[in-house]
Amino acid sequence: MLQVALLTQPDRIHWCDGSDSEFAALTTQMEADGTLIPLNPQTHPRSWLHRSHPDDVARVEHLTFVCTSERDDAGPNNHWMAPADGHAQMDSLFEGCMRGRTMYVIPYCMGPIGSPLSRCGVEITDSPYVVANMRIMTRMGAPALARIEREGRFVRGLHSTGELDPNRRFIMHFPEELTIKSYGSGYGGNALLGKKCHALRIASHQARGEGWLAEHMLILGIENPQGETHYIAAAFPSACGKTNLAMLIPPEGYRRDGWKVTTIGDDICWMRPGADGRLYAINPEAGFFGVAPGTSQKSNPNALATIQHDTIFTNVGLTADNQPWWEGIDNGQVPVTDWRGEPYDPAKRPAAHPNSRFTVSARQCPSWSPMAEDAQGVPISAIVFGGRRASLVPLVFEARDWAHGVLVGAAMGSETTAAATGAVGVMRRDPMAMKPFCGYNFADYFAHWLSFDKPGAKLPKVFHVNWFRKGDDGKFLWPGFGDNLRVLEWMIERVEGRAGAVETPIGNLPREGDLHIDDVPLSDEARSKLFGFDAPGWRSEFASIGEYLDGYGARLPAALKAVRSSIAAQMEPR
Ligand code: O2Y
Ligand code: MN
Repeated sequence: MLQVALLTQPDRIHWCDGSDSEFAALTTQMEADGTLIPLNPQTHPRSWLHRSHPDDVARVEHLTFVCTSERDDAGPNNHWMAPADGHAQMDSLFEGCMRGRTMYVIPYCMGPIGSPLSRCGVEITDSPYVVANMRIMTRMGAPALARIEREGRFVRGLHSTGELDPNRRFIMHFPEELTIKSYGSGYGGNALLGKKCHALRIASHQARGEGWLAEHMLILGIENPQGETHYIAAAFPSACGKTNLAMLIPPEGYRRDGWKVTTIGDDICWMRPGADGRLYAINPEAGFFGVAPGTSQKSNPNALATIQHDTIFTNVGLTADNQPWWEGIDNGQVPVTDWRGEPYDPAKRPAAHPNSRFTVSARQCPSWSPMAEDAQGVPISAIVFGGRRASLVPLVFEARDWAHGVLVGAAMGSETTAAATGAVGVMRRDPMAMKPFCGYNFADYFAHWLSFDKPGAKLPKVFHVNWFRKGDDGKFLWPGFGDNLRVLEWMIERVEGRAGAVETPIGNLPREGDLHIDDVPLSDEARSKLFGFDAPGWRSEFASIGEYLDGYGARLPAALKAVRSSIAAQMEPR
């Protein structure tokens, strides 16, 4: 800490205790200097709008580095720099960068304070906005500090907003030293270091060494009418509806029958084998940093209820009476000011930035499960992988076994979204939705996943879903949202050995009668595309998967190659 202060030269140092009074003082100060704009206190008590710099609105994958001693340990999936060069580059940026500013020291815990699965960190930052967000997103303050003092081992994060110059912006990870350095961005995953930097990039590396998994997955609980609960972890690439699925409200008939869905987490999942061989999961986060656009009473009533108070909005529009507004909110109101603070002009830009966000405590969510605080975590019955695929990929299929499931995850592809800078709508491979977040070589990561299949293991079943299949008219074929429970129900029945399926080379597909979809209006085209297996299309998909995996060279596990080749061979015309 002293070294950091000597390097960065802050005017003041503040140790964060995570108290209400500290939060109140920080928000008052940020209101005074314009960092936070208070929202309408009648409609959105204790809530604020923050406008980030217009060039600082998303994660920056091209400026994100993993600095391992050996380049190959970071792998072709990461930008790499030698640790000494990375430190030198970052430290030259940090030199004197906090002059005139306060340096905040944030002790935090990712996961319930008393859980053996949790891990701690300390973020040093010059951004009070980051402190306020970290307080919502992590267990921050005195209890975390006590655990850090007890354990002695923690992730070190150093962040400065710097001058917000995109040419002087880097997010660097030193997994071998459990260290993160981030400069030049004040936004989301670039700056709230507990989230993507710690809980995914550093944690994935740490997890490999310690025999667990740090994944980009939501966790939800499904309680059936008999009162039994199954927990499901699901990986989708950024902005593909993880928050919506995590907070799903069952269709009316299901609610009437007694089905309930509860939320453990919407973005990150840490899992490890328990004494009984099952995988147990915690959500390392305490809050949601959710995408605002598209959130509505129809798409996600739980999220909308969650963000009615005590919420920080970033880069949304405003109505005339200071209520937050975004495209798709669909509440009959109109924006007058856009996310840049200019009069709203739809010809110029949307009212809310497509990657605008809300930061809110998970406990405010009506579907929040107290099991999110369980120190042992929740046992996972099924792992779901999914992507945004307009064509080819059916609604759902089940992997035959764990190794096949690992291939299904490794082969995941999806169309890109606004969550990161760069082109939107381009199909890219995003294994396990971890492309931007895996802190080491994907080939080793796949091997780590495969290693969980050992004697005594009772691993979850693995599935793949595609809620985004389109018809010839370009419209989505599956209604999604609450109706996704129908698909999750089939998964649970498969886990319990109660539901039917048809075997195909890509895995087991439900026949129409295996899902409860009688009351879902689906056209003939929808039925054939959602439940069909297109052999020629999958032949070329498997060729493309093979080319992609070959990019990982000799480190790619032979077992993964073998599963791919055997499926590809099954699809060859006889
Ligand atoms: O981290 C950001 O700056 C935006 S992207 C994001 C935010 C919350 C949860 N997930 C993501 C993501 O990109 O996966
Ligand atoms: Mn995410």
